[in-house]
Amino acid sequence: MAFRAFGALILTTALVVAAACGGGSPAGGGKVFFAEPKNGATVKSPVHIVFASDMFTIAPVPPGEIAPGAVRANTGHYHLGVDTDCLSVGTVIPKANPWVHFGKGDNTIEMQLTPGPHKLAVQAGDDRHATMTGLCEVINITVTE
Ligand SMILES: [Cu+2]
Repeated sequence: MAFRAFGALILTTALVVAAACGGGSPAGGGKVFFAEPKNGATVKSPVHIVFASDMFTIAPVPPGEIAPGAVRANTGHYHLGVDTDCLSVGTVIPKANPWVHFGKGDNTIEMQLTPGPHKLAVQAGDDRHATMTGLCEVINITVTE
């Protein structure tokens, strides 16, 4: 994967922020990231967004209330944050703007965005929508229309 200098700077910043929020290596060594669009891309609205994961299991949220002890290890679902940063580790991701939950285990959306620069965050949440160490990525894109 080739990043432009600007993109690499942003990525480095995101990693520093992630480390400052939780530190350590991911419990499962996994990661989540944007398959599309690429960091630094110029795109049209609606923006075709695709998430991907590595060494982390994406699965629908089980129905009903999930007890803390019933949360599946190294398993969860995607969340998209628009114009926001990664949440710190252990935070329950709000079911409100700027976050969208993908609780069915889905990995794509056509997102309406206003023209101009936008920051997108993909962050995994567990069965209780809580964030985990290392499972977040931020990219910057520009929407032309
Ligand atoms: Cu969620």
